[in-house]
Amino acid sequence: MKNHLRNYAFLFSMLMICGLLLPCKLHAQWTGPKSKPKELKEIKYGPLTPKDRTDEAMEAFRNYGLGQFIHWGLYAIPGNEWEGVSARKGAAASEWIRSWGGPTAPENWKETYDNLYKQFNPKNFNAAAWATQAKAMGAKYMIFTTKHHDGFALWPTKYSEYDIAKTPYKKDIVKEVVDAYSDQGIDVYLYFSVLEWNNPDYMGKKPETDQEKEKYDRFLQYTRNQLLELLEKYPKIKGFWFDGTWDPSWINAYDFTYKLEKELREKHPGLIIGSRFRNDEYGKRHFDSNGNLLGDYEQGWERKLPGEYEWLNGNDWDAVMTIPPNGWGYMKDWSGLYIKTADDLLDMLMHSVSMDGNFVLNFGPDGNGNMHPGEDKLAKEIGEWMKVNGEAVYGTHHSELPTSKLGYYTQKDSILYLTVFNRPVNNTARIAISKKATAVPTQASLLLNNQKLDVKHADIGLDLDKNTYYDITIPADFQGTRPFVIKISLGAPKAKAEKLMDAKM
Ligand code: JFZ
Repeated sequence: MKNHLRNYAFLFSMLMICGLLLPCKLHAQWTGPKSKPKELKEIKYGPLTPKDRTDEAMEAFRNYGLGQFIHWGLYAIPGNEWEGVSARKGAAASEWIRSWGGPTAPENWKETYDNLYKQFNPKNFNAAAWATQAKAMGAKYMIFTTKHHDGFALWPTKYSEYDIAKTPYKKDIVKEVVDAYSDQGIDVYLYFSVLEWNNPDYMGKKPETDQEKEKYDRFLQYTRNQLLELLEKYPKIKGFWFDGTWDPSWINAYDFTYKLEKELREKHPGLIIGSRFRNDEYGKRHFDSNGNLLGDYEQGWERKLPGEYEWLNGNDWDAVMTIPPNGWGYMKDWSGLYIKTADDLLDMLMHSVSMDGNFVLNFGPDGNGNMHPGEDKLAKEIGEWMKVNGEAVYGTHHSELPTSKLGYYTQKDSILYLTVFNRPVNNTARIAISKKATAVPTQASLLLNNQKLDVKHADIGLDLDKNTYYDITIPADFQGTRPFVIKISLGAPKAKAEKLMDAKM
């Protein structure tokens, strides 16, 4: 068992290193620019759903814009430290504190951790308050950890002893969360880690001996039972967010996972599952060996964003993001870490939406059920911005206009939104648009006060330029402290100015 833990920790650090040192082979297969394979393979265990699902649930996913992730579990109690000693150098992330090793790790740490459930009693937990906050922030969906890598279930499960029912709190936390958020009109997705650190039936390696196969089969059945149980208990959920699916044992179980995905979808029509759930028979995860997305949306954008729209190949996607550099579970001590600002996060949000993705911000409540004060502050700041500018986010999509250095474009029919992050010193927002465009900027206003802005065609007469320009004047007396949105109507261009004669060369 000990060895396995070291293996996970090692794998995780390798994955983390890969994240820093792109391009890396492990990553190249599921994030970043993708190339189609030269030869197509015969694949039996490919996608179960079409790339362009048009059902209501999937359309809703495409319009969320902003989501909330919550990592909550026993790791919330230590909050990335124990008896004043920080786990920062000894564990990969705060929710990974159980794998704390090296010179700073407390004695018998795993045993201590595995007994934390005896004191899990979040006296301030109020799911309705969380949901109210998420709604005020502008989140349209949320993802909640039902069970992280430690294996502890936040719902009363029939299939394990290591669950919320054994804690002094006793009540079903997953139910409280699902109900409270659904009541506020926020769609709920359940995070589920397949990998478990202290389940004796779990193994990371591919089972070889009969005994190992029997053991791992038991684990697979247990996983299936828990997933069916979640669907049965919480029929309001919209999807699953899978994790801990990278071990060779799971990769080898492609026949089982294929059938399981089918079964889950049959039990719950409209269910949305990301690309992190399973792989094809060649071990290809996220995308099958022919480059086709496995699942309904690309789930590899974790603490990273696509550099170019083309990288996405038209697949649906979302990006999940931490507020500190890394660490999803509660972290008491934020000192010495770069904490993303509201402007940083709004930039990532608009970056995502401008490329047809959703942006999901993570929160890690403490052991009493309180959000970190820094999270409360950011939720409020983002919410205030969304209240004014949400129109540029919800239901908008990627715009075909050439990208702007001033910020990000989003579009809804003939309305174009430019969220300005880099205000030009001359207060002229110059919009480049193809000379062939049939719809060009005709009117503009500031979203925050509906003030009308002057729009004029600037024919700067640059030869060989495929674009022409429209200049929007930002009022000099308008001084924002946040990024702001210019709302632009697109309409038929006025008759073309006479073409000036080129000199004969
Ligand atoms: C996983 C978890 O290990 C982590 O604790 C958190 O829940 C996060 C949302 O998901 O983290 C990962 C998973 C995969 C990679 C990196 C971090 N990866 O493949 O690079």
